[in-house]
Amino acid sequence: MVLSLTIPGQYIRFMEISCYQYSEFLTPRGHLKNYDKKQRFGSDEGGSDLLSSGNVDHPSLFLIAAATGSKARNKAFGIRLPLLGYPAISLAAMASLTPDRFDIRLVDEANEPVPYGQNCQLALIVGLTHHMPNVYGIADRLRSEGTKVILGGFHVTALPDEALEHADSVILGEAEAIWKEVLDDFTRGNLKKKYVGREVDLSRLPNIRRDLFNKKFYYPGEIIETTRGCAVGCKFCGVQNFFGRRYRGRPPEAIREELMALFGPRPAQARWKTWLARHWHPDIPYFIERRLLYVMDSNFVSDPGHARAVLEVFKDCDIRWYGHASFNLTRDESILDLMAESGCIGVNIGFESLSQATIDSIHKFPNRTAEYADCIRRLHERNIGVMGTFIVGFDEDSPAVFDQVAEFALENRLETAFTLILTPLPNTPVYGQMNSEGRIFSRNWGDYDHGSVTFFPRNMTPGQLHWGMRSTWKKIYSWRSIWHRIMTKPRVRPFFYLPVNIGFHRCTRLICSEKLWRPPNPTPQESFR
Ligand code: B12
Ligand code: SF4
Repeated sequence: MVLSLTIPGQYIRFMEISCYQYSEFLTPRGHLKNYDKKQRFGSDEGGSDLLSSGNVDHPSLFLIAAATGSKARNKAFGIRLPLLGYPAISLAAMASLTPDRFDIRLVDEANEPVPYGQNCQLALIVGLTHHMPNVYGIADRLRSEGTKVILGGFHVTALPDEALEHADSVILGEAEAIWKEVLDDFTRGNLKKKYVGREVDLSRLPNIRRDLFNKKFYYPGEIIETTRGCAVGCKFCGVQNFFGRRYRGRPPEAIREELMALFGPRPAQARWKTWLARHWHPDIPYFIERRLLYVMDSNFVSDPGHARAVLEVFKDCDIRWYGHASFNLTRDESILDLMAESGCIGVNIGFESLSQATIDSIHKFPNRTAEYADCIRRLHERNIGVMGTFIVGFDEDSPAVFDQVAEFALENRLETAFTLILTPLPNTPVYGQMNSEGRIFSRNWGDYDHGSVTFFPRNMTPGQLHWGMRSTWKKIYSWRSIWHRIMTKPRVRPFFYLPVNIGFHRCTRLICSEKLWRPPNPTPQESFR
């Protein structure tokens, strides 16, 4: 089944990106306005003191998406499953804003080694919090080779001074808006320590440089970003502090243009495809043709008006797609109908907890636990799979929570369920609270992967939390559970969710491995303020 999804289908035309067609780019608060190519990227002349080695006319620029540094750990949460390996959209966006004279190489460390010793002149590295020890190692090594290193992303924005110990510069916040200035400064040999990116006006973003992705590493579809920002502000999440509380959407027409250019009109159906569609599943030809899209937004339905317009675009493009949405979407029957008509095959919903008291305490106001089962039913009735995310380790959670989550996933036949350990990520209210209460016992950022316990939970020991989270994975991805949730009637797209679940069954073994995740055994003295 997995193979059938990766058969090279119809050749997808990648867009040649012309970022210069965009003359205005920032929000009214921004500062780059109406510039032509030369103004925008700075003169190619001028002192290039930094470019003393390597090709001065075509300085080499590495855009590196770092991983954990452990192949097995990179695989553990499904990041390298055939259907779940995604490229870093942000680096491809930065590439599209980089002038042609730079010789760009995009490196995805989860799939390929960082090419050291290549005389690289400038490297941008991005990573999540749990990648940071590895990010710093890569940065140190590249700097020892004479490369100028710039770091950015969520963690660096939260702790820029820590990052600066390993970098020439850091970019805080959204990097696109400040990129021109950074490159100009680099060319002049005058990089500043800190750059502050501002909220980008998404209507002005160029299409990303998809041509830089090594297709063989990733799932066989396309990715897109349609919105940024989040109005909810859950206490464990850093999205609002990073992208802002104002919800920003890309204009639907820009999305249409991009998708139409990517997918083109649907080809005439050969008889064998019609046969497969009739006898197997109507979606199969879409997979063979790779007309599959992952919408990477945190929540594509924050603004129902914008969501509707985007769904109309998806419908017109005749594709299959999935993405993340908040729970309140399921209260609106007309949006649900439109989602089904637009080719939605699944939606990832952050249920987070089955306790309304916890939901209230973390400020996830759209969620109503009493409505969860109904919400899942409504999606299933429309043949839309539900990928639920849960967090364990909240202050109200007792050891009973693990079985409750597993039973909920089974009873409601969630197509996938992700149970993650609460993690006090820097720059989140949960971090502030745990820190002031002296409950954090690990500040090894490598542990901040949602699979490790880093703090003293209120109603259980760190060891109980560690093993309890793993027990939910074992129950949810046991063969029996997979059979019940995916293969018994009424089924929701089993040809898609069966291979995904088999992948997660394999991930569960990694997640439970004591070699990869040592169970925590902190003493109370290990906590500190
Ligand atoms: C889609 C998504 C996923 C996808 C895959 C994403 C991918 N390509 O790998 C999946 C579902 C697989 C996933 C998994 C995980 N995810 Co995730 N995911 C997201 C989500 C919703 C969108 C990511 C995205 O592409 N955003 C859009 C781009 C444009 O944003 P960006 O990458 O941050 O880029 C901007 C800035 O960071 C900056 N920037 C970016 N790159 C660079 C580079 C340089 C050099 C500079 C200077 C600046 C800069 O400018 C960019 C543009 O403005 C975010 C939430 C969010 N809204 O961002 C969470 C998020 C990134 N995920 C998060 C987490 C924790 C995880 C997991 C660890 C969860 C788990 N245990 O399973 C895993 C780990 C994945 C991994 N790679 O190891 C956290 C990270 C928190 C943190 N501080 O590290 C986030 C922020 C969600 C949250 N609740 O806080 N994720
Ligand atoms: S709704 Fe999602 S993106 Fe928004 S704050 Fe909560 S977890 Fe983060």
